Amino acid sequence: MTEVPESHPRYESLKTREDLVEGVKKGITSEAGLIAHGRGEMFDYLLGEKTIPEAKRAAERSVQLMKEADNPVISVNGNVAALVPENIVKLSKRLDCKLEVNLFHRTDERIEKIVKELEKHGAEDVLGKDPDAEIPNLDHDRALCSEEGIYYSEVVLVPLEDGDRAQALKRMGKTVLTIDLNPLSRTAKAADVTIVDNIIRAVPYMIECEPSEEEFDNRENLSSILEYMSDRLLQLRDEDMAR
Ligand code: PTJ
Repeated sequence: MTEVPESHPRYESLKTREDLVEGVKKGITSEAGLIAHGRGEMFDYLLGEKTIPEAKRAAERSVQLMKEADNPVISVNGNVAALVPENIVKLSKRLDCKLEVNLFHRTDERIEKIVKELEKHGAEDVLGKDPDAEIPNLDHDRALCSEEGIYYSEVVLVPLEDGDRAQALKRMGKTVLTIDLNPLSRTAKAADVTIVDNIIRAVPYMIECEPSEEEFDNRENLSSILEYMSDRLLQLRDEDMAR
């Protein structure tokens, strides 16, 4: 693993990349996870690599919806397990909700390793190893899930999710919450609440924020984020022209 010096101006970002590369080496993260992260980084740049008020509002609303639910579940994939293993366990404890390992590029070996990684950080009863249900209208492996977890959950947090599965979960009538840096992704659009933020900032914020009972309109929030991103692009252009 490359040692990134803390003095490096891009320390956080480089360290995050190293965590993912390490995740791939450990067999936790898929190689495609690296590409997914690169795409996310581009959108994070447009956010100024910070948690904007729209993301905070979405996070606060998500926490409330999970607290209100009888069987809330957090879905964990290879990127989540490499980037925020400790905090995702803390969040599940704060919200008293189950963790289920649910993979797009599914292998039993990777599921096993991710479950172990979560247990190393204090998780108990992680679901996902013995799927006994399927999400309807998805082709085989991606559809596998656990009956007592995702299948019967009414509220499910699916960070960094594939658009197809997010839409399939919506069709099952679930309240779908996501963390996705891309406000234009199919997942971002399909979800009831989209937290447009880097998962490394969003999850710690969800652990400590006050839940919100206010009405939340996801389309409006996404539209406001796109406006923020385009304003920032213009601002960056002006700064560059003034140099
Ligand atoms: O571990 P697996 O097999 O379940 O695979 C996981 C990945 C992420 C590879 C798989 O679900 C996938 O291919 O996802 P997509 O379709 O690339 O979508 C991932 C979304 O997450 C994209 O919209 C990215 O912009 C976004 N994203 C990437 N990194 C981050 C992120 N969002 C928040 N925080 C990040 N660090």
